[in-house]
Amino acid sequence: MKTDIKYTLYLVTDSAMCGDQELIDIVTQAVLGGVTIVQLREKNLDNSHFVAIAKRLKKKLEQHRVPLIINDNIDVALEIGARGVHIGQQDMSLIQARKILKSDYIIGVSVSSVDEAILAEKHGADYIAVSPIWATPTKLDTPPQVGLEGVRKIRAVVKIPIVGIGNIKYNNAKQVIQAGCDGAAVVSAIMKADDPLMAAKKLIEVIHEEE
Ligand code: TZP
Ligand code: MG
Repeated sequence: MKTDIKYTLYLVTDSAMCGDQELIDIVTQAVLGGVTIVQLREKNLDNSHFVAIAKRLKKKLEQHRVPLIINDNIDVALEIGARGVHIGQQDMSLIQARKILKSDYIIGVSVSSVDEAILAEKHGADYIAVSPIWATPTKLDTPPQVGLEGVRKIRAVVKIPIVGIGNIKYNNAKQVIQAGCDGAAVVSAIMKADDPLMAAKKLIEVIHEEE
């Protein structure tokens, strides 16, 4: 059952941004503020630490019925029973991932062109992340920014849900939705916020604002 997944406000974690707070506390606040799905994205943890934090986070998110997606690590996703994985163009291929993960697992794929989006849908992605919509200091090794025009072009050719990622803040999140995204994915707008609950709440408010 995947129809329960809401991509509206998609939090991607980064423990380097947590300062003196615990990642799990920031994520919990963000969920209370309205985050609908969480991706654990940890680039600098060894597997045992990754698994440990993923387990704790999954338990916490279950209490709030918010799905947990694991970035780029199928083994961890399987071990902890996450809802799915997110893979980039440089990671394990989608075809390979789908062979390992049964169809009830969510697989998300980062795309930065119309061709990548079409292929991802064809090969069984559940959603795509258009990445990056705008250049961002959070991730420097990205393809050139896709922009809102790029989102519109991708929206025109795929049916699966689309989230946008890359320098999305409360003042531009609405444009991302208006261009055709089902949701906005953010890292720093929430992870770096003084008040992650309020940051999430504000993002949800602008996303849902009447046009
Ligand atoms: N993939 C493409 S851009 C990005 C990722 C993980 C980082 C987005 O971070 P921020 O802080 O929301 O701009
Ligand atoms: Mg990756």
